[in-house]
Amino acid sequence: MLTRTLTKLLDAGDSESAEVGALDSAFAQDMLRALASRPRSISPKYFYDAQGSQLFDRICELPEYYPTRTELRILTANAREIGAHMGPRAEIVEFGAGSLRKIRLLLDAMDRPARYLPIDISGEHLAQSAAGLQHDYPGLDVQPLEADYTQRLLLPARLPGAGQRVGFFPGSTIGNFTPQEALHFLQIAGQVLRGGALLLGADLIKDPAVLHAAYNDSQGVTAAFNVNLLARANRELGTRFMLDQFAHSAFYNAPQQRIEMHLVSRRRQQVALGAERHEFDEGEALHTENSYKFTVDGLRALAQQAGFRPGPVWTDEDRLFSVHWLHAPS
Ligand code: AVI
Repeated sequence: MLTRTLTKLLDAGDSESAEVGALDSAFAQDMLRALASRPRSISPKYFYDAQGSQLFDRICELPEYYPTRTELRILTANAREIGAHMGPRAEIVEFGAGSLRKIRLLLDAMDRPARYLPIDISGEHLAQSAAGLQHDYPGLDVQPLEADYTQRLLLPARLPGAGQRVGFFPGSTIGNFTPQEALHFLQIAGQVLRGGALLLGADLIKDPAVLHAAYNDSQGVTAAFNVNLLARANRELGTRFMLDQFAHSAFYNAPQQRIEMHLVSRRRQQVALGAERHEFDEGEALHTENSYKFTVDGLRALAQQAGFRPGPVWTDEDRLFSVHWLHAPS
């Protein structure tokens, strides 16, 4: 049943004709490293090719996946207050190509926003969302920046007469970093937002059954999103992973306060990447994602460690998700 659902959702990418892609790409190098290491693990950033991004958009609409709609609800309910914190003529720096719905909500609540600077590693996705926004907000200075926001960033100087610079990092993407990476990201954000603030979305610790359902949806979309990593490797690297021979596994690791996603080999099998052959034993897994969950206080403490001064926090009435206003170092 699951296999049939996956087949419908994925371009299998495992055809005999798959061409061996560039083995010097970052994806190839990281896949080689992942296959050679024990336990095997690879960064979740490789989920987001065109197919993976489409599947993620579908995840955001799933009944079980509460974060997107809950964060939107929190932003909608508190837009005025958030707009007041931003102040007049603010510049927004969004980390990630941006969900147009969320940024529009903020822009509509702001007093004459001066500039919108979305930063993303994928120039194509970025250009598309920036162009859409520029069309609808002709008076706004929209300046997309193709860059890796987990590395040191150089942003254009503030516009003359602009207000404070406010970072926007929604969706609890911070949860996909390791704790050290999250701290490092916040330190970088603190530098580029000096004297301004960061508006940050963070998913909260809750009943493990709710978390489990959010990452094991009944339509199999999250499973397809997970398996697409292998389909992408087949398409781009010619690996010929047998997609139906890997099972989606997602569970809440309570001591680590994170959802873990893995792809578990259903049988003993071999995978080829370039000249190398790698064996998967039955039950052996490739760890594909961590999604950390936070307490409100834990998130504030982490931000403080990076030099931010925690401000107001907005949550929904079930305390599923949180949105934090964090004052950047001056
Ligand atoms: C993008 N990120 C915050 C999502 C999450 O919940 O960790 C990615 C995701 N993985 C499975 N479902 C959604």
